[in-house]
Amino acid sequence: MARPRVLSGIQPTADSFHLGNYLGAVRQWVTLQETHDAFYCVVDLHAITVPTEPAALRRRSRVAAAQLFAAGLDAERSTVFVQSHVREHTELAWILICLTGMGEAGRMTQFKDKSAKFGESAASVGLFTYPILQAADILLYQANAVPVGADQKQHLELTRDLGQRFNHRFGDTFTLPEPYILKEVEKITDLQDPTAKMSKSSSSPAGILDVLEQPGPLRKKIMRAVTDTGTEVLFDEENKPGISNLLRIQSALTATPIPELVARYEGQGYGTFKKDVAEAVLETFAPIRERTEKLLSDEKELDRLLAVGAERAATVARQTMAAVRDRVGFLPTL
Ligand code: AQP
Repeated sequence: MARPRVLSGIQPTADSFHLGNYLGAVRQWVTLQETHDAFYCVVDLHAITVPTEPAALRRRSRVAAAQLFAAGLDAERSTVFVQSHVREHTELAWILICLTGMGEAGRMTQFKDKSAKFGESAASVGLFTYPILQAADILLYQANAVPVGADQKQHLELTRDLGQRFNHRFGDTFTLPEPYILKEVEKITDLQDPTAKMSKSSSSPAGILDVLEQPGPLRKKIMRAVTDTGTEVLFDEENKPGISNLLRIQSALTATPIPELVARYEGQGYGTFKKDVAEAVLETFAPIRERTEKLLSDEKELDRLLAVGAERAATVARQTMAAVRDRVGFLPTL
């Protein structure tokens, strides 16, 4: 029997992924390649929804791909590719844009958050239509599941709505995907503002833990993470958001249930606990950083792996688009 299919993407919007990207998404991608037909893409078309330097985009796209392989994706078992290499993404996005209501698109909260930085009228139309391109990314591959963090829930609902609308209007074409979100790691928060999500674009340098960062700064940031005036290591999201975030991180990285951690650090204060969190983070990041550096030292090979991924992805995408074009009523090209 065919394996269920999984698809997800990550933006090349920084010179490194952060701990939230890793725990909320990439780690699950690695696990799911064992049981699913896995498609993972570096979504460079999404990255240009905000102003981007060409040289930086090129560099960050390779760094993103290298990190995915370094984190454990295997080019044989997973189809790893760059979104812009498969032209069908933009083609399907246009068709879905024509099925989306203005009000519906306007309700996407991520646009409101991200455009707040430029002012809504200065934000690009691309940023506004971003969730529809994301719907195209997913529907194109007939994905059954989409492993993401909590911030993507609303976009997945839109994806399902658009898939369903197309199926209803033009005939059954798309698989409707389910979100795959692990509650324990769905939102890793900023170390300096522990109620906000850790984010490439909006966290301050002190609030974000980058996978490719050196051990010294990483350790310092964790030791300086905002906590509270208490001394007890307890999981209490409302009153102790900083400590709760660190507990979530420590639990996920060491596969130890939170109650066990709370019992372990009883009476020990925050210092000892933070030191251990730092060790767990460093131990996880060091091998990924080393493998990433190695992969980046051979760009030709990295580009070759991505070309193989793009060809495999395009085979599926072309098949879906052939059906879509016909159902919409576009004439065949002879
Ligand atoms: N803090 C987080 N906790 C858990 N999961 C997270 N993800 C992002 N931040 C957290 C998940 O990582 C995947 C890839 O994210 P993305 O690069 O596509 O963009 P994003 O969600 O918008 O993340 P950032 O860091 O905030 O990037 P920028 O600043 O470029 O927009 C997604 O599955 C996401 O849920």
